[in-house]
Amino acid sequence: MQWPEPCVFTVDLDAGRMAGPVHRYRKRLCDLQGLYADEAAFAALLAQQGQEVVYEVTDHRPSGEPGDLITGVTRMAPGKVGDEYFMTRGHMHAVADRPELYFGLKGHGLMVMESADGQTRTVEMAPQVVCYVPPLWIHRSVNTGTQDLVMLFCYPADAGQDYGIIERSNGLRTRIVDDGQGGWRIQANPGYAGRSAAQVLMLQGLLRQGGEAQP
Ligand code: S6P
Ligand code: ZN
Repeated sequence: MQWPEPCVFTVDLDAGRMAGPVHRYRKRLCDLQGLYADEAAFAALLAQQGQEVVYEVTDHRPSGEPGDLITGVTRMAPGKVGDEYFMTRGHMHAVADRPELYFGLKGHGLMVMESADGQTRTVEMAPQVVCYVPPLWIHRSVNTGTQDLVMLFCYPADAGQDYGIIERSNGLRTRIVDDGQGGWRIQANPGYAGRSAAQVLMLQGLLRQGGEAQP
């Protein structure tokens, strides 16, 4: 394996992006159908502001090799759909035992995490706060502030993302909503279906596809 050369990159804090020749994608409101609980509020906002960028990711991907690292920046606009704050889709890494590190650069928000067996953790993110997302934890960023939330992230290059894990459980166990006083509160998701014991073991790598436990 010919490993890449060392490199440096800078973060444009105002723009909330990594500068230079980076990979970039944006998620607009119209790309986020089905994410928010209040479907009527989503449809109304979609009609007015469907092209609004909810979040944008810029990252540096030296290679996809195990042992390499992807580093990037997520910028999320402030906003709500109904009373639910803007958030990312959320995922577990497709190679489930890959962790991730987040570092707050600007704004205020939350990292909502959920383990395969449905435990939840909610961590407040702000400038200079570091959040370690362990292997096997679903993670989703939420902007609870009034300005852009900008965070640096770094994770193993072979991790990939599994978005279906949240769809299959009808969302995460918790949602983050406005508490009516300018703050936030955690609300239970009544449609949450969770994951079976067999699915949890499978994610943990302890069960093969056919249901047979590994020696
Ligand atoms: C990737 C890492 C981030 C997110 C980004 C958008 O593992 O966690 O780059 O991809 O914050 O979130 P999502 O859930 O839409 O991929
Ligand atoms: Zn991730």
